[in-house]
Amino acid sequence: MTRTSVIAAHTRAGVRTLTLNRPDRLNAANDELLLALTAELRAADADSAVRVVVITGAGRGFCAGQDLGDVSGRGMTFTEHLNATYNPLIRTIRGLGKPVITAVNGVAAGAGASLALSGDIRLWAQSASLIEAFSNIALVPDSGSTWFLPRLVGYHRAFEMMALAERVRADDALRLGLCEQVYPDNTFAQDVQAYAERLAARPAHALNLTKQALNAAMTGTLDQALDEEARLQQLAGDHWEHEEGVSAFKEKRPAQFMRDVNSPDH
Ligand code: T3D
Repeated sequence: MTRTSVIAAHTRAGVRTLTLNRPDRLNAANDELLLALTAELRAADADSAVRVVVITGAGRGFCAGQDLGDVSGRGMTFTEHLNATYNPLIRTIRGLGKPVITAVNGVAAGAGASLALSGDIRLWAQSASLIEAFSNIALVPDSGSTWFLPRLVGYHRAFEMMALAERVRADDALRLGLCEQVYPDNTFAQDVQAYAERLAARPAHALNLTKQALNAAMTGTLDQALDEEARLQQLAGDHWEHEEGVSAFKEKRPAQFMRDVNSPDH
């Protein structure tokens, strides 16, 4: 376990869990937290023992967005601040070569809502909720909310959520496609770890390429997607994971995609 003052981190069974650790502020984000989280994510990306990253929150909140006690006198414009903190964080998550699970244990508000939406997989506790809280303080949704939300719920519902800043609870979030699973509060951490380990057993190289393909397709044309699929499929097909998957199928056994990271063909 490593611990800065604002992020607690541990690795178990290939799953790196990064816990936002300002529970008395519902894990509201100050600069230290944003920069530390981004650095932890980059380190996890470079660590071949890590196959899946989980971002979650300590205490009863996931992340209450920008720490509103930390905005005055910071010597930066809003634009400079977003470009220095939130935007590199969201880009790092979306560009990470490994699946990122946002494990939303409690309220996610403002940029915390954007963070909750930014994962490749979004798992929620039953008592979790999401608030596009920006308009409560007369700000514009940022940290990717304007990109993620309309793609999930359409323009009109996204606008309504942003304009009224009403709380979306877990059952509605599941129905709206804001999360993939909802788990009971009292087993949430174990359920997240079990899900993450299931993901960690999948072919890591193929999932990395899949993430790249989907990210490119989200902003491209069908023609571009077909070209990108053809390019990435060659990289997947040339990799040992593909050989292992096909051999396992023929031999009627489960594929073994988790190899010793020190093996020469890893
Ligand atoms: O570059 C830039 O700065 C622009 C970027 C902007 C990005 C943004 O995220 S803007 C949006 C900022 N976030 C918010 O406006 C949300 C503010 N918080 C709330 O609306 C509510 O706290 C919640 C709906 C999230 C939760 O409500 P509730 O009733 O469950 O909890 P609470 O009592 O309001 O909060 C508990 C404590 O956390 C409380 O402290 P206290 O009174 O016990 O000492 C509260 O002040 C603190 N807290 C909650 N959110 C924040 C916060 N402290 C600082 N900043 C916060 N964002």
